Parts: sequence; structure tokens; C-alpha cells
Amino acid sequence: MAVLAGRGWWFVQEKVLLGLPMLALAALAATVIAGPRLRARTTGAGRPEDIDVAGVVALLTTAYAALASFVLTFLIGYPLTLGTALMTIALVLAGALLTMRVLVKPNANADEEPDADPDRPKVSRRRFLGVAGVVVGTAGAGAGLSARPVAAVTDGGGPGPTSRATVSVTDLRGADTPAPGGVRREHVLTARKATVRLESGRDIDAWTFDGTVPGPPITATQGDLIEVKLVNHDIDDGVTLHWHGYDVPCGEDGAAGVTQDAVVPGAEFVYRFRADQVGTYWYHTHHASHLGVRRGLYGALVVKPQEEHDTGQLDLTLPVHTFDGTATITGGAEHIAPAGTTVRLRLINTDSDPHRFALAGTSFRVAAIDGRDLEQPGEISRNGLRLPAAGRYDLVFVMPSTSVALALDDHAATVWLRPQAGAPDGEPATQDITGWPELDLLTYGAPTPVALRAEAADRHFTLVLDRGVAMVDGSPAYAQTVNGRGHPSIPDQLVAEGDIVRFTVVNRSLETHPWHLHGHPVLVLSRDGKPSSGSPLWVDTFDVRPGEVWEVAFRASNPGIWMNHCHNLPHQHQGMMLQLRYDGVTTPFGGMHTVGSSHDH
Ligand SMILES: [Cu+2]
Repeated sequence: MAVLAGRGWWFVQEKVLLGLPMLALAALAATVIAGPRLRARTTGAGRPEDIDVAGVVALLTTAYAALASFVLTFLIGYPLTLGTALMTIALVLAGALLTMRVLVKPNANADEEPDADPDRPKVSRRRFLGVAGVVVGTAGAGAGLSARPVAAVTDGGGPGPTSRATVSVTDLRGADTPAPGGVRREHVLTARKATVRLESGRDIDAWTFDGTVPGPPITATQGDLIEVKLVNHDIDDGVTLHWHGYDVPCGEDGAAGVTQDAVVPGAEFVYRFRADQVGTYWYHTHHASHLGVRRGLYGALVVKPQEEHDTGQLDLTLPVHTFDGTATITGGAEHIAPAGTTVRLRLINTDSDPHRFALAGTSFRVAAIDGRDLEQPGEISRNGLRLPAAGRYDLVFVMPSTSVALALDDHAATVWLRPQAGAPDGEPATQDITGWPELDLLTYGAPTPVALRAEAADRHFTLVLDRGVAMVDGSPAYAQTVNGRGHPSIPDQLVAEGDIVRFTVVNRSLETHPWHLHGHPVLVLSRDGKPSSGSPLWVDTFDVRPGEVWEVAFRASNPGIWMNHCHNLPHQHQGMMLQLRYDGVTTPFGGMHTVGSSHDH
């Protein structure tokens, strides 16, 4: 507990306030009741007297209390409320009562003739009913406190909601013309079920855009207009398109139930936005996404800068996805790049778990993370790269005269780059990549000033991620929780346009949570209290590993109602999702992000 406390109060609150006191009580009772008798036995100082029924009940009750203090951490977690504490105590007392009931026989005459039959212990009905009353009263008070409604909105220390004129998310739409010099890039994506042959030769039943997995790549040059008509052919759950990491206007965000209704079979929806940001992104359905994305409803979105015409560089987009338990990089297993060619590998993790990459046979730079260029990224080699769920890395290197291999999850090379056809395998055949240290992005590249004064934040929200019993979509569940609650009972975070907003994200659970805020990149300030010391790190998804505490900040510059959630999509489905809401923005779509069917049919 001392070690955990060193990482922050969030990790020990329920243990300090309730678990430890109950454990101490148990220890005290055990010592007082059993101690003297055990001592008498071991020292041989006469025959120890037996423990009477009251002693047995007391000892067992201490055991229940000790057990409860342990279970508390796993079932309830953070935060401990007075209601939860009272219900826990009531449960322990109920255990005592039940034990009493089993061991002794309630007898109205026990008070009058207490020693009538010493072999058959009795307890006064009055005392029994008295304890029962305490149990019911405590449980009732706890349940009553727990049932109190919580505020629907939390303001992070800034001003509360105002009654100023509102704007609907339906009015927050993208431009409908390209920037001067740009072109209109029109696509129609049809969501349909299809049998898809993977590059491995295996056939899978997939949910696809246009019958392919990944869906058709969407590419553009900065300043173009991207216009995508989404048509749903036969995905019964409904689909949307979410532009992951791309800061589109809120009405284009594809959050079903918040920015639009899910597109049902036979319906369509047109997304339109300017390609203002360059970099590597991806799109995926944001309705029933824990099923849809896994089954194939995703694709790459790459925007290149205007000045970059065909420079002869090899530019490969390599999404990784897991089908039937096997992680695969799509985009081709073999490529030819003559020595001296500049190669850019755009790695996209479309899974719900992190992947580890290693590039063998060359030194390289991590030029961009989540689509945003790093400042002076240094040449590195023999480093593992951990790519969070939904994250992207752009790796850049100059092709050597020998083969280069991209390895996934420390397995043998998954993608080969060869200087010419038939060139032999290079380094990976002989090197053990599993031992390569993981690159720490918080110390990579050069620090430069950023135009975001995070220390002057207008609002500060803390998100404690945990597992626990909570309501999720109207039913009790062993949920993935944020501050002890599950979607949609987690209060909305209120911000106003122009605010500087800070998040403290704490992971109390035993799983990694790739945290993702829609519509805004966040600047990483620190991890576990250690400030980011490399290039400014603007990301849209960051892996908060068990026990970690991350501080990030962003400017609220994109009005709307934005999902703020764990991008491990099953976690999201199990409750780990909330909304960041700009003051004055409304939605006609119900305002509760729909998660779609929970069946895997
Ligand atoms: Cu998670």
C-alpha cells in the first residue's frame, strides 16, 4: 500500500479509508479472542478454555471483514463513497447475523434461563433482532446514498453551463469547397458483408467497405475537399464513419447518437471536410465499433503536403489488424526500393491492443506520431516501437544496399523491403529483435516551445480508470469504469471555446487503456510525474498502462460534443466512454452515444 500510495491517492483511497480499518479490526478481534487461548495452549499453562459461541461469531465476522476489505478493491475500486462503505459494512454484519443464526437458536426465554442447557446455546431474540435492525438500517442508508443522482455535468473548475445561444451539432459541418488549388475527392463507401481472402490466403467472413478489408484508402493533398458518401448495404447494426485523429467539424465526426444517427441498411450519409492536416490517419465505424472495426469496417486516410510531388520516395501505408487471432500487416509483404530511396512506412494500429514493431537492417527516424511531425527526431536503430491501439507512426529511412525487414510483435519479418528483386534476407535472420529496448517517445526528439500554456489551464479533469461493479447502458455490469461509473452515467465534461483544458488520466486497473479524445490532439505533459522532455508530443491516442498517471492538455478550439473514451473497443463497450461537451452546443440525436448490439452474431 505504501508503494501504491507513492503513485497517488487514487490508488489507495478505498484501502486506507475502509479496507485497512476493517482489516485492523479483524486483527484486533482475533488477537483478543483467540490470542490468550492459543498462548495458554503453547505455554502449557493449564487447559485452555474453549471459545464460546459469541467468540466464534466474532472471529468469523473478523474473517468476513478481512475478506470484504480485499474484495472491495476489485468490486468497487475508486472512488469509495459513503454509500458503498455503509453497504460493505452492512454486508459484513449480515454475515455475522447469518453465522449467529446458524450456530445458535433464537429463544425468547434465553434471558430468563440462560444456563438451562449449556450444550445448546441460545441467544435472545431481542438481541438478534437488534443486530438485524442495524444491518437493514446500514444497508438502507448505503443504498439510499448510492442511489442519489449525480450531476450530469462536471465543469473541471471552470464556469458552469450558461444559457447562451446554442448551436446544434448539425450546424457544425465541414466546408463544401476545396481550398484554392485543391480538388474535390469524392468517394462512395458501401458497407457490406463479404467473404474476404486475406493475403495469407485465408478466407474470412468480414464486414467491409466496398467488399475489401481494409476499406479503400482515402488519400488527398492538403487543401483538397474530401467528400465521402457512406451507404449501408446490409450491416444490420448500422454504421458510421469516424475520422480517427482528424479534427473534422463535429457534425462530420460519425459518433452515432451524438453527431448523427447510425446509418441503417438502405440509408446513407455524406461526410465532407477540408483536408487541412497532413499525415497518417484512419477511418472506422463508430457504431457497434467493438464488433464492426474488428470485423473489417476501417481503412486508411492519408493526407500529403502540397509541396510534395512525386519525389521518387517509396510511401507505404501499412495497417495492422487481427483476424481470427492472427495479427497481420496488410499492404504487401514484399517491396522493392533501390538503395538510396527515401522510404516512409505509415504504421496504423487498427486493433484494440498495442503492437510492437521492430525495423531491422537500417537505422531510421520516427518522423511523425498520430499524423503530426516530431521536432528533430534522431536516428535510431535496434529499438522496439510500441504502437498503441488506434495510433500511427511514420518511420522514415534511406534504403541501404541490403534488405530491410519490418517485424510485428517480435515475430519474424512481416514486411520485406529489398534493394532489388531476389536480394537476400538481411539482419533479422540472425538478430534477436525481442531484446531490443522500447523507444520512450517522451524523451525522443528535441523540445521546442509550444503555444499552449498548460500551467494556466482553465479546467482540469481527472479520469480514474478502473474495473468495478457499475451500471452500463441501464444494466449492472462488471464494468470498465471512469471515476467509478460506466457509460452513459459518467458526467459530461463541460468546456468553453478557447479554454485550455488539462486531463489527469490515472489507470488503477490491470489492463492498458489507450485513451482517445475526439476532435482534438492532446499535448503530453508528463507520465508518472516525469515531464515530457523530447519533441512536443501531440497525440490523439495515448496508452495508459496499469499504474500509470498521465497529464495531457489541449486547447478547446473545435466546438461540439465529442466522445472521450478508451480505444480498446471492448472496454469502450463495457462502459469506458464519456463526452466532452462545449457550452452551448446541443444535439438532436438523443445525446447518448449508441453502442449498438452487444451480440456477436
Ligand atoms: Cu481500456
